[in-house]
Amino acid sequence: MSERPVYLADPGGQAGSARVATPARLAGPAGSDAPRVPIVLDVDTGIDDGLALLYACASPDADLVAVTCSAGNVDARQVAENTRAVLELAGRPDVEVALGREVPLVRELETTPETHGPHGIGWAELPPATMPLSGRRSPDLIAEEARRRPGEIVLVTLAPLTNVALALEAEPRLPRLLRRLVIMGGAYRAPGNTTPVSEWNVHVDPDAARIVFRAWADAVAGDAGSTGEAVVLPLALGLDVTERARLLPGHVARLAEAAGAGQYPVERAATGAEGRAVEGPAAGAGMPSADGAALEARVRSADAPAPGNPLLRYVADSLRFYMEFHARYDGFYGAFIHDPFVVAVALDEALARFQPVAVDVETSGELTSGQTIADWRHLWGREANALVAVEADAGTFIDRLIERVGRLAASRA
Ligand SMILES: [Ca+2]
Repeated sequence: MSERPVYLADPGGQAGSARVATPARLAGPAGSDAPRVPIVLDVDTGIDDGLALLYACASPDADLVAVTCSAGNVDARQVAENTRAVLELAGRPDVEVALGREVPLVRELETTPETHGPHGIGWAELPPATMPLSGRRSPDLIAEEARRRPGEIVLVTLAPLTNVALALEAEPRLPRLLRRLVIMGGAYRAPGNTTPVSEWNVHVDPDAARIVFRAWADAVAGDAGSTGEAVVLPLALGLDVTERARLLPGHVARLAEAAGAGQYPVERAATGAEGRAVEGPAAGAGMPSADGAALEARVRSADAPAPGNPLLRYVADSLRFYMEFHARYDGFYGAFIHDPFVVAVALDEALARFQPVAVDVETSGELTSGQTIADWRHLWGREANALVAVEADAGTFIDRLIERVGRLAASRA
């Protein structure tokens, strides 16, 4: 096994595993004339899911085929409501949105109102969704779309893996039918964010996560000795890299500027005594040492005027809740935006570097349930069943997010 991380966009970088197949059309940064990538998003909207939906809608290189909803940050019905409301805000009521099983496979459902607000979208308020829910169930939708367009669909999961585990039950050939599975989930060399070893999405439904990783392990094992096309390994982006994507008040101010909306509450409120905006360095390069509690008080002040642009107001109000949360628990006034980062990587794999590794999920450990275990030293002797992200370019992603979502907001003014 190669110890050398692999840039998927670098054909010379794939030494070490014949299984590291890269779909040709994904192998490179997307230009304006790049083909649009058909993606299905699986979400538990969720503040960062909401921003990920906006990123997908704002991306000229994405063809958003459908969105499937999973319980997680909030219950599945609220997820479906939030998802449709955000899509309507983005001007995409045409996107199919499906509900699936509303609880994890085995565990009781756990939600996280303290992280994402009572309705999952922070302090934001959106008009009730009017677009209909799909008549299809999420796992069926995933299986049917994969069968209908073999080798084309990129499935991006930003939620517990419940729907994908059930889609595998409906269609065991899923690992060979998808162009790629891209997972936001796990913590491979990093500590967890829900237990000391478990990341939220895996924590909520570890049994589903185990089924998914094992399905790809089985598919890879089935490839042994085959001269046919290699199974395309899923990209797994865990906290190791997603926590590098920290959105700070200064970034949101830039987004407002990109949207042509001028001043904006987080920027106005989150200023120091000298009136200087609290601007962090490039995302991932550090964090402002600002007094989070004081900032929080200012940001919550009622006299901060809401921006007139509805999409920008949504982004500001939802993120403000997340920033307050991170100020309390993570020591910086800003927000980890895991989910949009993963969508960005799904659209442009050159934004991250990956290492092929065998991954499995602990489901029964007294202290370690929900842990994603990566066999970096190849002690199990198993073939790699995932490409785990080991580096990622959060700065380029944040710039892209500001430019794209800013442009979308301007178009929705
Ligand atoms: Ca999510």
